Amino acid sequence: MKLHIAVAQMGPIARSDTRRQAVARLCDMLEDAAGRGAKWVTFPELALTTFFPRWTIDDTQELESFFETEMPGKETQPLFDRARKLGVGFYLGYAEIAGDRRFNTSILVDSTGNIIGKYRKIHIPGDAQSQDGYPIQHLEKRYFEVGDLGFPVFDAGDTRIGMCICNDRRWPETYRVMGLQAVDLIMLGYNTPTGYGRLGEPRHLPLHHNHLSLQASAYQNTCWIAAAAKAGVEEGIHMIGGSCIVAPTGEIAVQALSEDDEVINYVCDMSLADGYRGNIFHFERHRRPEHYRAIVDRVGSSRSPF
Ligand code: CDT
Repeated sequence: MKLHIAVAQMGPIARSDTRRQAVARLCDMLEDAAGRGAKWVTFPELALTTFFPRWTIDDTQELESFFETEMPGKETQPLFDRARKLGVGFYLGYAEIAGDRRFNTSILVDSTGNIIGKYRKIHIPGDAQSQDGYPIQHLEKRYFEVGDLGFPVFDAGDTRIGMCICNDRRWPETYRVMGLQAVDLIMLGYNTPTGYGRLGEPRHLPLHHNHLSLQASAYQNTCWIAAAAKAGVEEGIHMIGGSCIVAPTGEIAVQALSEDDEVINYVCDMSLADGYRGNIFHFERHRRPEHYRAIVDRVGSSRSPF
């Protein structure tokens, strides 16, 4: 089976940009992707606003202006309408308020404009308090609870689709839990800064680690991965691009070249996974869960230096 998919990378979103502006950009890229023949489009994490967890925001009203209380809401409805008109499904990342709980969320919307899946980010990186001496802050722990939906996989026609969000992509457990549900395609969005001083790493490494994680995980779990960045210099902070579609071979099939709004697309041969699933990664034949107990029994290493 062939599945034509697209990834819609976004350039920066300014703090002052409105939902209407962001949604208009998403609609334009949906149109572009559909015009090329794509049936699914992956948008970034927190695709409706600037990446607000870089700031300490104490004012509740201001903070909640970055969150959605309903999906679709008045301002996001045009995206759902456009998807239905074009017959294209999509993944969208956004900040969700559910009662008094806040999550970093993504949804899977089918080509009729119905939400068929929801995921709430589980690996919440960064800090709850601003850290002295670092010009770039990452305060997701201040604003988001750990997701409570696990890593579900959804049936979308003949394709089993899973989701994760940004930092989740660095953790092998994320993919394995979905791999064990026979996931065919994982969609994810990300906002990854360069120059995040607390890691003490050179500026070229975040892009390398992005592709390293995606490529190894697609291969080891015999699935396709569609990964969408919010890229470029947003409110003075540079974020990596490198949006891509990765094959079950571990190869990058197509990659964004810019750090701006850019659609990339690829006709995926879904049978590419079969050889691996039937042999080297035939889970039933080769996995040895009796030797993996520590993965669920322990959170950290027994010799953690921190
Ligand atoms: N959005 C997000 O999860 N970003 C993180 C930044 C890590 S630096 C604390 C990421 O893993 O890309």
